[in-house]
Amino acid sequence: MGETTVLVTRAEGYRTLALNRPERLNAFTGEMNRELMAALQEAEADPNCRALLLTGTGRGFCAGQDLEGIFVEGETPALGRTLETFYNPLLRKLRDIPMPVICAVNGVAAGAGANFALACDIVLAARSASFIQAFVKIGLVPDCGGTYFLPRLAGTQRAMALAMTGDRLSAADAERMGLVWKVVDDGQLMPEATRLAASLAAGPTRSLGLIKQAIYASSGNTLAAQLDLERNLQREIGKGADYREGVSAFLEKREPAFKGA
Ligand code: T3D
Repeated sequence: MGETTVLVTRAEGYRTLALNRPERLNAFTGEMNRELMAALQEAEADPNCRALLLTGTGRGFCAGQDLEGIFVEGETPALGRTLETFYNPLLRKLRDIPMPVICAVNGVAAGAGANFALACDIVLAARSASFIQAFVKIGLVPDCGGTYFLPRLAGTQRAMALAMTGDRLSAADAERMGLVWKVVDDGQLMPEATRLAASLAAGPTRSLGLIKQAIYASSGNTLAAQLDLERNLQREIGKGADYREGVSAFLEKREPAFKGA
């Protein structure tokens, strides 16, 4: 049996999911899509897993859809079905999973790979990493949420230019445009990303899940609707043990020991 296309490493409170086809810059296959979905579902079902870290093995993060052998003689490509069956459920899961998902972009992120990175909650990038909306280069339109994330993160003008040119964006420029949280030296990427994952995993997990829900809901909400949402979320989270623990720890001048409850 061949090596798995997604390597899952368990640490205290979090899991690292590493896309693992380094000889193809971790280009997505159906198998990789299925393994990534299974890894996300298993993480979500494990109460001890309170954060996720997504990265790639080798010199690339992910080169998007594997383009080898995608055309079958006599058949019309059914890309709508591919998106509906594989990519869109994965994107929804990344956004809806009620725990922080950090992305450590270790190298080139192209096509679907770039947009998977943008779908994550906090994105760190190695200084040598880059982002390419490669779709136009092969006569497609951006998918995997690219036309949703780019204008929201970087503005319409930059989104349009990135999507229409397919130009390579350096990690430094991606940081400047607000596509990533932080660029770090290559050797510091995984130490920094695992520190962040461990720290978030020790946080008030339900709060973090609801923060994610509220921030992502905001771009489609009016202020009035968002204030209502915040009221509803605060009403629920205020009943939880971590709120009591957070306030007690503050008053007792000690570090809180959150249970994620
Ligand atoms: O089709 C559908 O189902 C719809 C969904 C579409 C979603 C998408 O993601 S569409 C976009 C697909 N991705 C691309 O168009 C990117 C293609 N790759 C590149 O443009 C370049 O590889 C990069 C700019 C990403 C990196 O360039 P470079 O020079 O650093 O590396 P390289 O030499 O091109 O790649 C290294 C190897 O990986 C190479 O194989 P080889 O020659 O050593 O045997 C290359 O062919 C392979 N590789 C890279 N990307 C892909 C790939 N093989 C298959 N599919 C790829 N996407």
